[in-house]
Amino acid sequence: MHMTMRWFGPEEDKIPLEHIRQVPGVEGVVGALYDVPVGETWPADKIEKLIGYAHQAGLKMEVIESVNIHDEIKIGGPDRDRCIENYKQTIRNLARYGVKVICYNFMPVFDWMKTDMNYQLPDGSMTMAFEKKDIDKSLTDVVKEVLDNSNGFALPGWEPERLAKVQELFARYEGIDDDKLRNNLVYFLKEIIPVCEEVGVKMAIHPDDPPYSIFGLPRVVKNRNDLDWICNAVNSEANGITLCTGSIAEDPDNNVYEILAEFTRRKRLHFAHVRNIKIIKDKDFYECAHPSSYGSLDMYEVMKALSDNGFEGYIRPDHGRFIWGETGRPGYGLFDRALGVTYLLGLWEGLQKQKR
Ligand SMILES: [Mn+2]
Repeated sequence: MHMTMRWFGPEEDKIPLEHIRQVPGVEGVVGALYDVPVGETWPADKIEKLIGYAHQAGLKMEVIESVNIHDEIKIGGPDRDRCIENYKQTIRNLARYGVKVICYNFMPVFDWMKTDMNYQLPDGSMTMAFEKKDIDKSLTDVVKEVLDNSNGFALPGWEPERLAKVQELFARYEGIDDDKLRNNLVYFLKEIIPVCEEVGVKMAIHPDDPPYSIFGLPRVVKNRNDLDWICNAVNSEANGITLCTGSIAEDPDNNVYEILAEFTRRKRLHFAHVRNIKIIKDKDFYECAHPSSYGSLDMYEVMKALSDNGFEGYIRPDHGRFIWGETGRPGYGLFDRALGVTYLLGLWEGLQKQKR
């Protein structure tokens, strides 16, 4: 198991790598390039520079999150093959600099969805929340809520230039149902997985957030059966999963622990996002502190499912709250994520010692 934290690069992240390095147990950072338009190839020189920052700070960068998938690929549009060729070259370029895992998602239009970016908890900390009633508002209102409350930081997957055309994008998804989206995912995987096998990179699809349809958009990474179907569609270890405990648990019908255990056992779980959420009612929730007693997930069982089944991949705390006066990109403050790392490593140490 390799503990990591996400880092948005020298321009996009106000947290210096030197601070991340001081979090006990963190071996590396999970990074990405944010100045290459989606669909284009990530240039080798930019990759080298990005990974060089991590190395200079004594950290690894073996996981990329994310190399986003162009809507042309998801829709199966006329420009899809060009975008896929660019994606293949990006995989090759990343492999050259030691990248082992690429996280991505296949969600139409939105990479993730929250309805409240500044949800205050009783202890005064700030977090993100999702309430179904707020998603029934107009599309423009929901998009505005997220963009207006990002504290001036660009949000991955919520590039304003892309979302300015949100209505246009929605129109392009008309007629794309779950089956069509699924076919387009398989088309993409059949193209890229051989390249991954050749250069030693593993793809890791992130579950849909939330794991059910919103605004009538198709959804194909919602539960155990979807993940099973994806793994079987292209039967290769390079075709794997990022299991995000928070996202998958947003549907209370999903058994997070069983899913973690099964796909770890099947050697398809390459990357784990570990966070806790507190279900308020039905499918409404907020992102809480990591410890089990604060949320609806049993974090001991989460780590146990990984440990018992021989997890050897990368892990990171996912979102954190804002505490101790910290502000910044929602979900990605230093303090609460660092507490998350320490807590998860504590659980892990206990589990390893019990095994002896
Ligand atoms: Mn996640």
